[in-house]
Amino acid sequence: MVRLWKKSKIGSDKAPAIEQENVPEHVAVIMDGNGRWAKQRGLPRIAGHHAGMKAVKRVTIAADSIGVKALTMYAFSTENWNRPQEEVDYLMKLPSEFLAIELQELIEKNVQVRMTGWREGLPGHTLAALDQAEADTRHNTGLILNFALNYGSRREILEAVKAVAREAAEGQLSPDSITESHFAGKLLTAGMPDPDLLIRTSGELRLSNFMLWQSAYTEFWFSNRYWPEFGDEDFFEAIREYQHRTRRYGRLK
Ligand code: V0D
Repeated sequence: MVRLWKKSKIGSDKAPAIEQENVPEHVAVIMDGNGRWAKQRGLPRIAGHHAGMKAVKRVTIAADSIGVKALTMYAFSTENWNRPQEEVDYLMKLPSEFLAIELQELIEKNVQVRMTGWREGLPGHTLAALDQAEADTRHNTGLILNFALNYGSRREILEAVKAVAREAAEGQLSPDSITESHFAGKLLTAGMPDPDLLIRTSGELRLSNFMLWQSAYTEFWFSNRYWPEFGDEDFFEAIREYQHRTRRYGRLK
C-alpha cells in the first residue's frame, strides 16, 4: 500500500514521491549554518537562529508526513556554552518561543516532544517550557520530536562508563558479562532506536560530538544548504538517497 502525500500548510502541494518502503525510522539532524545564513544577509547571528526554527517546523511536518518514527534535532551542544553570553541567552529562549507558536499543532498532529541532554545548566524557564511540552504530548503516539539540547556524546559515553563501573565495583556485574545493550542502556538515548539517517547542513562533514556510539551504522547525508534554507524537498532528497543506498532487492533484513 502506497500512502499518498498529505497536504500541509507548509511545503509544496506536489507529490514528493517518497516510496513508503524502507523509510528510516529515526532521522537525526545537525542543524548547521544559522550564523552563516545571517551573516550572508548582514543580519545578527540570532536572526539566523530564529529563521532556523522555521526549518525545524518544515522538517518536522515533512518527517511526519512520510511516517518517520523519530526525528532528533541537535539544537544545543555542551560546547555551545562557549558562545557569547548574549547569544546563549537568546538560544535558551527559543524552546519556549517555538512551543508557544507550534505546540498546539504538534499536539493535533499526535507528535511526542522529548529532550535528550543534561538538565543541569539549563535556565529554569527553558526547562519549564520543555517539561510542559513533554507533559502535554506524553500520551501522543505519533512522531517523536526529540531535541538534543545540552548534549555531547563523549560526556554521555563517559557517564555510561562510570555507571557500569560502579555496578561492577559494587559486585552487581562481572566485567566479562557487560554487553552492548547493557552499556547502551546507560546512555542518554536509552530506549531510543539508533539513528538510521543523519543529515548535516551547511557543508560541514563532521560528527562534532553527536551520537558517537549510536551512529555506528548510520547512513550520513550532507547538504551544502544553510539550515534556515533547508526545505522539505531537501529532506525528501535525503530520504530518497537513503532508500536507494539501503534498498535490499528482495533480500531478507
Ligand atoms: C537554534 C536551529 C527549536 C538550531 C533551530 C536551546 C539553533 C533554532 C528549539 C526547541 C534552536 C528546543 C526544544 C523544544 C522546542 C524547540 C530550539 C535551541 C535552538 C536551543 F522543546 N529551535 N531551537 N532550541 N534553534
